Amino acid sequence: MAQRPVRRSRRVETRDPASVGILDVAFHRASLVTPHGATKAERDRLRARLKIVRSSATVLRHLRLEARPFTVPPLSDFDRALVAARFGDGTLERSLARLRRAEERIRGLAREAERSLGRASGPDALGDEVRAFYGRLSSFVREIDRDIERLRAIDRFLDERPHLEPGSPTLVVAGFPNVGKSSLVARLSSARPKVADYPFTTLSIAVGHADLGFDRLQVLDTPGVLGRPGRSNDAETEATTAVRHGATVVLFVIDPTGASGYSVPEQEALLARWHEEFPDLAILAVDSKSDLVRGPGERPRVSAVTGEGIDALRIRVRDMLRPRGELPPMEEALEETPTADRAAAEAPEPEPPEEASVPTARRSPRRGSGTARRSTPRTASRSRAE
Ligand SMILES: Nc1nc2c(ncn2[C@@H]2O[C@H](COP(=O)(O)OP(=O)(O)OP(=O)(O)O)[C@@H](O)[C@H]2O)c(=O)[nH]1
Ligand SMILES: [Mg+2]
Repeated sequence: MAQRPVRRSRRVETRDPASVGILDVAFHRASLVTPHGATKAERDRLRARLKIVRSSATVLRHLRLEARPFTVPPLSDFDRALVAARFGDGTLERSLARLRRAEERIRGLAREAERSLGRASGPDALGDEVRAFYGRLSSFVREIDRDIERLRAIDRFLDERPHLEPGSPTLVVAGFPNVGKSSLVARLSSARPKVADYPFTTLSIAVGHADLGFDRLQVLDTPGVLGRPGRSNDAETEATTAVRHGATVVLFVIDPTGASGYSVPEQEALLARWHEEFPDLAILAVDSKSDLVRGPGERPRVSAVTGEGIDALRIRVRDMLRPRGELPPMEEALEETPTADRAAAEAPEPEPPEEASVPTARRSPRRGSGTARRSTPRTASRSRAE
């Protein structure tokens, strides 16, 4: 997973409204100007000009920093979909547009103030011009306070979500809560999500990787979905967004045992709805917790506890990905590249997945670059600028 650009740690973060922090820094920097000139009058004029130039340049730089996470590089379609689902359609774009407009207005304001300085004479008049400029600059920045706060909230939200490499196939593991999705993700991939016997253990998407003998398969764990149209909580919305916008193949996990607390018909109703809503989506439905069930089932069966059905599941997933073109038959790939996962799946009585948080990763600073797991949340590296 790719790490976040470090440049962003210089952003101003305070408990006050965003504008207060940014303006504090700008005015402080402007107060440090040291004008040179033969006469006091020359120095006074230059000081006033430098204050305008430096304060506006500092504000503009900080506004660019606020927008940068979404523009350099541009957000992936999947990240955009996640943001739209959580914050509302067009929210991000509107806030970015307001920031851009504010930048233009500030540039114009600074040009105008410099012109006015040319007409002012004497230290008092120069001081008045600078104060008037500071007042207008402050109000321009205060006007976009809410947009800056929103961009920061969106940035924090995305920072806690995994980055999906757009070019790599993605298996999205989805279904009702408590049906064994995270346990399967742990079986299938490098992820070690939290597993527990209650619904909504998983509250946001997380990614692991699996080696199926071709380019890495991204395996996405998702929160459970209860399938109540119009009444989804944030976690459910996020899962549905991942299904809709992130999946190459969806692994729909059905718990036939009743242990999850949800009936098979209600789980199947959600599956049927997704088939209807997303007719082009490849969905593979499996029955989980096969170690608790006797007799034949309607769907392929898997157990994250014993490993039953896991190899067969890998083969099916791989076959569903084969239309992508470059994949050799699964059996060959497994012969060529026996993985640690496979060895674990064949072990007689493996340990259940650890109760550790799912590794998360950050959006790539450069699309298509290599990936590396993020070791610390980016928010931890934020510091007050200057
Ligand atoms: N016997 C048995 N129990 C399982 C199996 N897979 C999961 N479980 C148990 O089912 C419960 C839920 O497992 P999770 O993997 O957390 O389920 P989930 O679908 O991710 O749950 P949410 O994140 O809450 O939606 C846990 O108590 C697991 O130990 C299995 O194959 N066999
Ligand atoms: Mg889970």
